[in-house]
Amino acid sequence: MQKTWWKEAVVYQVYWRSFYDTDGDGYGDLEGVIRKLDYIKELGADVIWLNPIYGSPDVDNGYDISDYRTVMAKAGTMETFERLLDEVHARGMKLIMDLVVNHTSDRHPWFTEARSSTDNPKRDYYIWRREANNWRSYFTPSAWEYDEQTGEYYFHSFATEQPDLNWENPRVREEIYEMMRFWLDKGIDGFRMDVINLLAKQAGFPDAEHPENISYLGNNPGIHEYLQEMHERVLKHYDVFTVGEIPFVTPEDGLLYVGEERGELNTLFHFEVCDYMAHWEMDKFKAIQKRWYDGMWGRGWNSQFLNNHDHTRLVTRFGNDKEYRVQSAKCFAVLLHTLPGMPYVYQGEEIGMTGVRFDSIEDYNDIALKNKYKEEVEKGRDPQEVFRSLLHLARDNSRTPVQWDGSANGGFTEGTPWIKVNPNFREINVEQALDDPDSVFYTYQKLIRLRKENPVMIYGTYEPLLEEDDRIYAFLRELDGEKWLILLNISDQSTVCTLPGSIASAEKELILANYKVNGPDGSSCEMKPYEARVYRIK
Ligand code: TEU
Repeated sequence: MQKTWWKEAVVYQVYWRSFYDTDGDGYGDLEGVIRKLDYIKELGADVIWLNPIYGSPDVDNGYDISDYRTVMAKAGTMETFERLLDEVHARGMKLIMDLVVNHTSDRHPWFTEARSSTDNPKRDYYIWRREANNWRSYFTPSAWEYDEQTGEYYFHSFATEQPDLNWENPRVREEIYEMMRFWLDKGIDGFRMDVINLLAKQAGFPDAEHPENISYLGNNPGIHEYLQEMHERVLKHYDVFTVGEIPFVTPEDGLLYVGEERGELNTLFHFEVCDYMAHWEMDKFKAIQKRWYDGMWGRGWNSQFLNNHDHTRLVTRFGNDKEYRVQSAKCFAVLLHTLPGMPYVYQGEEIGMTGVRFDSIEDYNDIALKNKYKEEVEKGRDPQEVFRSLLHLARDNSRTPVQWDGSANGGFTEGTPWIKVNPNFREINVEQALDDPDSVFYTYQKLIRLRKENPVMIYGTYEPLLEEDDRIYAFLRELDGEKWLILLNISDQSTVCTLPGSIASAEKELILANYKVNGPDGSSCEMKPYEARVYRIK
């Protein structure tokens, strides 16, 4: 198995607009990221993933790009970005950017030209048809928007303000490759690739039997050829790493994207991990982890994440953000860092920040939520019932500002924050976490340090135990004779963990725990709510 720098890395995701505001406009900015780099360094993360900073009307918080080669004013200037990159590298860290090339903003000059007339030279930079089919998009009931000016429909996988690029057009691909080189030549260390498996569309856009299941948007014939061409024309010429956001992919097909001999991507995010854990389908969560391990191990590389800017905060979604907030946050931190694959830490996760429940739809910003709310209310459903039904998955839940201290707005801004700060900022903030030796922060810091000191956490094999248990998640990691046992009680109930004979009788050394442990008691031990233990098997 190839050993590489990125396989050994822990990635910290910076949703910069909610990270730290230095100019008082209520938005976080790149200068703010620079000022907090030492905090990220102290945590121990090696790579920063920066959400989109490019020119954008911000309909989808930067995922609707109108100029790929500028920095949007809210974030700062190109000079600030270049200083950020230098400061990241000066600390021995790396920075990857978000590559959003499935679609642009409808305000991108390519699109304004393309929509001006049916014979405009840039018309086929996008996808136009005389008739719409029955597909829906992620954010709207139809994936087609009628354009009065030219009497045709254009295709959009997301909002109407995000027209999909036509990747069948070689001129589009060349434009994107040149743009990628523009950023790579500045010295960035790779890309997180936004819904990169959507680039290829189903030929002919046939109606779907079940249009509500939008998996027809992804993994279509042609996608691997595009990614192999991108690798050949751009990526292989730089020492960078790429992580693809790959919705709808199965573990078996995952290897087609990240197999080391494929010449496509290095690793990927899949969503079942989150979705199964969210539905408390522990058996499915364990099974999908094993399928991904069996599908990948030794041939490709996996990524592990439990929340990001699109998924609500893990301690609220999977843990218990009330009486067991700290313990459940630590329990999931152990899971994230001991599973096979690269751990991604989303800003604020390391201090156990929680999701929010604002009172009104007006308090929410996310276009996905607002469009869904509008769609459902227009069906005649009660607005309050719709609002309540959407809250648990609202992406804003994880987009509230990082809580730095107990001062106004959690120390995030001296202005009016673009989105409300979580009201619990006085109890949950970085200053408090750094002052508390038993805080979630120091569990993350210790886990990250353990990974650096113990290759078994990175390159070790993975063997699940107690697979039928719907509370205890137990597994072994082994490398060159070093064998670790991870025991997690992923529940808010005390639970007896009964270990299989060979493991039970083995001598164990406790490496990390989130409760005081009286040592293993033979074949069984009582695990407290969200108790996590990591043992070295002697
Ligand atoms: O997300 C794509 C995607 O799969 C998400 O829409 C996710 O399924 C959804 O938010 C429910 O969790 C990427 C970006 O991460 C997201 O922020 C953008 O809105 C989207 O693409 C369009 O660029």
